[in-house]
Amino acid sequence: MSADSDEGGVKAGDVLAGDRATIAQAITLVESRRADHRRQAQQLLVELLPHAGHAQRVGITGVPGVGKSTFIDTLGTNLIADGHRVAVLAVDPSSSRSGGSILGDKTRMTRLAADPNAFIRASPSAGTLGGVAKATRETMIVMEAAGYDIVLVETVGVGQSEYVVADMVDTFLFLTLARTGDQLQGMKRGILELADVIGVNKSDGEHAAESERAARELSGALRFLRGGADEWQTPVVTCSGLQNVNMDRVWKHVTRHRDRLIERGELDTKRRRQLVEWTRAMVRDRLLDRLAAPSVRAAVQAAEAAVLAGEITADQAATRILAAADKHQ
Ligand SMILES: Nc1nc2c(ncn2[C@@H]2O[C@H](COP(=O)(O)OP(=O)(O)OP(=O)(O)O)[C@@H](O)[C@H]2O)c(=O)[nH]1
Ligand SMILES: [Mg+2]
Repeated sequence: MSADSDEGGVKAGDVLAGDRATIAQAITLVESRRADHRRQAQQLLVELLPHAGHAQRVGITGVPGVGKSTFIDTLGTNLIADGHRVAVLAVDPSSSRSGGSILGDKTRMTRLAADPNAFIRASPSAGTLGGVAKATRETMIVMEAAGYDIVLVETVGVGQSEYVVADMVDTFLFLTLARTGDQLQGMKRGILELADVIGVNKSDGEHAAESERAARELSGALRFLRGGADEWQTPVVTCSGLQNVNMDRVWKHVTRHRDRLIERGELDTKRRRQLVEWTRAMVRDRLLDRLAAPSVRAAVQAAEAAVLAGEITADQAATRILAAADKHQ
């Protein structure tokens, strides 16, 4: 198929040329849940795919209010000054609950929002985490094909969203604060294991000294979690997104992490593993969707009742349920 074929009014060629209006339409298309849109979106993505995959993908997480959006606004502006083109995507499965955070992101990234070399996109506000993740991954393909060479994915550090984001990026940056009490207590242990770089943010004004202390403590504590000398040693850096302090140091570590993956041939392996995981997650999601359909739910209830009544075996019940799910394509 040629690069200028027209999918749902969205021309792949216009995405590749970096046309902003077309990029926005392409993203709307990949977010759509309408069957015909989904087909068009997949066609478009197949055309874009050969041009994607070259960006540096970085996930940024931390509790609400840690300063992620402010940090990204400053970091993105710095990167653009260095000649990069920066895409910012947000994965926020809680946005429908909290209501305003997508709007908040836009207003807290005022410099980037106005920059022609940046593109900010909040995740769709409705849908399951799996659905939001799919839209974000596909949006990432669109952004990379459009020539954005750095993709920053912001996610709020609640629930499972950080695991989902860690599975779509090369490097995972965790932002924390000095004043959250016991450093390790306040963090989910899993997060520390996911983090490739840790920033102790809001290290400015009266909090600077406290942040330095916290960073040293955290770094010391991390030593117990670390593996052998050959393994990546997660650096802990103080920074301030608001005051643009140490942002270059944080970025240097992020880039060093990725360069190391490349040197060791691990970036390719990581991305391939992510693709397989993504495929599997989609299969799981779709099977669960099918089981949740009303006609299938009725079959599930009937089969379970029959098992409980001792009329059929669990194996037979499972067969009936799967047969009902098969019928519901
Ligand atoms: N002192 C200081 N304040 C900051 C810094 N970064 C952000 N803030 C303030 O902290 C508040 C939250 O900042 P955001 O950037 O919106 O935080 P966030 O993590 O994106 O928040 P959510 O998207 O709601 O999870 C705002 O009032 C910012 O002005 C910083 O580096 N230093
Ligand atoms: Mg934010």
